[in-house]
Amino acid sequence: MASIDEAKEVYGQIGVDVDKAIERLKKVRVSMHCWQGDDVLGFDSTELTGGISATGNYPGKATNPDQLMADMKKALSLIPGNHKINLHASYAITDEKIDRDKLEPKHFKAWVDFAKENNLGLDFNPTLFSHPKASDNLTLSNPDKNIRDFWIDHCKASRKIAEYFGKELSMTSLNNIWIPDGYKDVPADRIGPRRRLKEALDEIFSENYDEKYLADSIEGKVFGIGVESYTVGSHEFYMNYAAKNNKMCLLDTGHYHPTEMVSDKIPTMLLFNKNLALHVSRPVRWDSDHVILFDDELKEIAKELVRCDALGRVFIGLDFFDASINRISAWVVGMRNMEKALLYALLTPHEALKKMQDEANFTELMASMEELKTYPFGAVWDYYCQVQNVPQKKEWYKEIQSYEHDVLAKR
Ligand code: RNT
Ligand code: ZN
Repeated sequence: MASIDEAKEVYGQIGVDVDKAIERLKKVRVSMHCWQGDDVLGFDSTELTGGISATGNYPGKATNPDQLMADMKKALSLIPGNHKINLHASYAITDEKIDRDKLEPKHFKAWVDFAKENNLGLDFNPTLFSHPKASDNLTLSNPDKNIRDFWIDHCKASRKIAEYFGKELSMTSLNNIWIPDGYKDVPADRIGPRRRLKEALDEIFSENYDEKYLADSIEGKVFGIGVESYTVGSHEFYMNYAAKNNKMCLLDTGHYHPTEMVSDKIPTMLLFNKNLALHVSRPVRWDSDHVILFDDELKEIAKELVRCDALGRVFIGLDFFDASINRISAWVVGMRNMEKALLYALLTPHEALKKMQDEANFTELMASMEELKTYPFGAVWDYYCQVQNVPQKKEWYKEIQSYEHDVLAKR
């Protein structure tokens, strides 16, 4: 078994400095999505709508703020690094009966306290689904001006809340807008809804905030369940909108046709944009939002971020919701895999490989890439977990088992 010293030597021989890689990884914050903890229900609704779905009924899901926070703390104790929590507006913590257009920063104070106590950043998302005014999957593009205005107000309120997070935590907060809008069958008008969405976004973004505190992103998609034929907020729509209005695109890895790869889109976006946001997910045949694995595409995404020197300008968020397994384990597996992929990418001798490509030395390029796959990555990963004071290998799973026995089983 390779020790960390042996691993450092082996990587050193190909010009890779393991300690430097670890130092760089420590600075990356990944946004852990609150919604894996309760199957995207939130605290203000009872049913998930919007063309997305969490399948499975594993026992023990969080049903109130205390449970969700406790579960997150458990997960974070098993994940190396300092991170962020990604919240949705539907997770407001308040005794008031308040609709989403009227939400204010104070309704998220408990989350700010939680973040401060646990050295976390916070990101935010307006919730334009699981609500009576979104029951037909028409929000910002709704032909009814009253409904459109309700959602515009909600998005404006969200930006204010994200700005509050940014100020309170001295860390830029991402406010990401995703809407479910679309039609099940062949539409009679495609440009109309998109025009309404464009105008709604103009209105939402008409308020200026300091970009030190608030970053805005917009997330496109190809289809949803029940809205298979037409999506108002398509990728092209948002890419054009973002380019013209100096906003950030958020690429969700499940939101493209199955053979399109987000890893390939990353360098293109980085060439034309200052920042980029990601929802890292795993689509299995469709936008199924499976837990991310340490697979080829995840590695490729991380490699692009590292070789484009983009770790400082990307917002990495996770977006999956599996209700068929222990939800805390889902977080831990996904977050640890994101960290693994980044570490793996940081341990890759990108300059040497690039040179082979530029010199048309494709034979050596393939040989080198394949040999790299069996380098002692595992030893470095274990070492990273050790210095970050989190369990190594599958040790963390024991903690999940006792938590399930002691806490989840009693819910
Ligand atoms: C849906 C989008 C969106 C949601 C979350 C809950 O397809 O990916 O990001 O998953 O906002
Ligand atoms: Zn997403």
